[in-house]
Amino acid sequence: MASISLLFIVLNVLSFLRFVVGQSERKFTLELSRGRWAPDGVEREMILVNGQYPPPNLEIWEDDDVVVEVFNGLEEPSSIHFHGIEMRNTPWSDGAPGLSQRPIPSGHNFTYRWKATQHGSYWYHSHSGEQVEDGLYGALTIHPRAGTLKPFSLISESSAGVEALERAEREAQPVLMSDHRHVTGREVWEFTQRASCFPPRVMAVSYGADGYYPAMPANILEGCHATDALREVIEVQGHSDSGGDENWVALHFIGAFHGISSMVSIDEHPMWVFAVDGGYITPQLVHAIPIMNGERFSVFIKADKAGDFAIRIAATMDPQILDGYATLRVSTPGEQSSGDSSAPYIDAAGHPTSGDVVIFDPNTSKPFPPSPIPPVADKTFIMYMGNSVPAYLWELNVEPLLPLQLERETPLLLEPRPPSHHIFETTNDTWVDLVFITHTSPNPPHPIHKHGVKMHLLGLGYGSWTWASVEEAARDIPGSFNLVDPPVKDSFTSLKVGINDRQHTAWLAVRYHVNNPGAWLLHCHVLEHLNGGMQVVLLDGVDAWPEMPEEYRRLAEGSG
Ligand SMILES: *[C@@H]1O[C@H](CO)[C@@H](O)[C@H](O)[C@H]1NC(C)=O
Ligand SMILES: *[C@@H]1O[C@H](CO)[C@@H](O)[C@H](O)[C@H]1NC(C)=O
Ligand SMILES: *[C@@H]1O[C@H](CO)[C@@H](O)[C@H](O)[C@H]1NC(C)=O
Ligand SMILES: [Cu+2]
Repeated sequence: MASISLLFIVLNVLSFLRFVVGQSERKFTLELSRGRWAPDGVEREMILVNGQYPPPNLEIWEDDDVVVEVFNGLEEPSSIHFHGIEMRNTPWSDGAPGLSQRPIPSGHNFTYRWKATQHGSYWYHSHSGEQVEDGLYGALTIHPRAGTLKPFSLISESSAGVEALERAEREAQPVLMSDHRHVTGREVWEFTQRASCFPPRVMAVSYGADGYYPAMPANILEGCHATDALREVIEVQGHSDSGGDENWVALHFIGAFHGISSMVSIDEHPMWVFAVDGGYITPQLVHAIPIMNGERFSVFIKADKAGDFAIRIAATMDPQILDGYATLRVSTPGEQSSGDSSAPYIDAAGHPTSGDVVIFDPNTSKPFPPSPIPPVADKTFIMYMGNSVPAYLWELNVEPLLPLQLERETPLLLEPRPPSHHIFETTNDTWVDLVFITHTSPNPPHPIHKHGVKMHLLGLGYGSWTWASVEEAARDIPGSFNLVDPPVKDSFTSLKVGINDRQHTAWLAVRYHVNNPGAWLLHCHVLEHLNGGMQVVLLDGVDAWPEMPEEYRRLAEGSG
């Protein structure tokens, strides 16, 4: 551990020097290729970055100028999106084909340049085809600049405790969680289109439907057996110097899932959730966290006893019971890890093992410091979302917008097109409400992710949305809204609607401030839904777009 402490001291000196000099450039190179890899002991074709899986963690300091050079050694086009990063004044580096750039052709490179104007836990991933499913995603951590206001004194009252929390945050380890199948993303997409939907038995369990479309290939949904996974071990050191009571460790859980939603917990270790999607919150002490596609949860745990403890990830959606494990290994000087089996808070389906288990409540997470919103928005867009026909197609508004359709065209940032079902325009420094109405059933929950800026969750509920604005709705059903201190995140999830539920419709309302001009994607983060067309475009602050630098303009025009 001595060498790690030393490393952090060196890095702190560097950040001090940077402060003196004014700024620092942090450069990464990502070389994409395909190769054979066996993350769970079963070899398959995957995408490798710099010859490895998982791709490297990008570690960045707030205020850094970040340069990411991507070499596309794949046989198909690619792109890299930095999930949750604002891309303030550099919307051309957002990595969204058809909006911010053309896809990077096979054999070509693209250099993303952006400034780290935020801090916290983020990630990066391909925004092309099924590449996320093939392994093209990695962790991205931005360390906060000195003097940042943090909620740590709400966790520990002593100054030694707060110092220990600060140290734990500096040394936080990203925990990248993904769902991994033994077939490639391309194969999955091909049989999804052929099969139309899940087999009747699965639909019966999930939605109470009896009888549905033809079945998928038998080996996809049935007859599965556990792989003898190579268990990841996350080793942490208990610091016995502070008397055992302030031995804090921080982890950044990253929901890099392409398909599943999850419940995550660590045996015998309550977690203080101190940040969601990179932003601090008023800490919540919980035993398990529901984590959707694309979400990040930063937690502190107390490493106060030596041993091996299971980190459990249970899939909380259809159609199979899937679960995964890693090991948290806590060692303290002089004490050996016992290696004993630990006591779980959740079962294989993600359900609590007792009535005392506290689950993180996403409805009530409060940004720290508070992030007030105006009582009324300047503009409201209402979007009708759901499943389409055939069943592999999805719409975020009225009809599907396929990524393949979008990325064929000139990037919208270079050549905006007029408003439509799929293109929404806003002016800078206005507040916008988005209301998502789930109007087909059944519907799984959809984690709706916005590029550019984060959103505030005003409310969600079952039943019909019959109002023209949140203001009107809040007059009728005030209890359904939080206009005072709503959660702030870069994605929010709609409610699941089942066929036999009395309510066949549901709604979700969010508000955001247009203060980051650019062309931003808004989409469901379930990969099959996105690729089935579940996305729209927000041309935010079209009146105030920054001028695209020559280098990016040439590429966007297709003349680079
Ligand atoms: C693009 O990639 C090639 C091949 O690795 C490299 O030689 C070239 O310098 C790169 N071009 C730029 C502009 O970075
Ligand atoms: C969040 O609010 C919605 C709507 O009231 C509700 O259906 C859901 O169960 C709530 N979630 C939690 C974890 O309480
Ligand atoms: C856009 O609005 C934000 C928020 O009010 C403001 O800070 C920014 O300067 C505006 N941008 C331009 C280019 O006017
Ligand atoms: Cu979805």
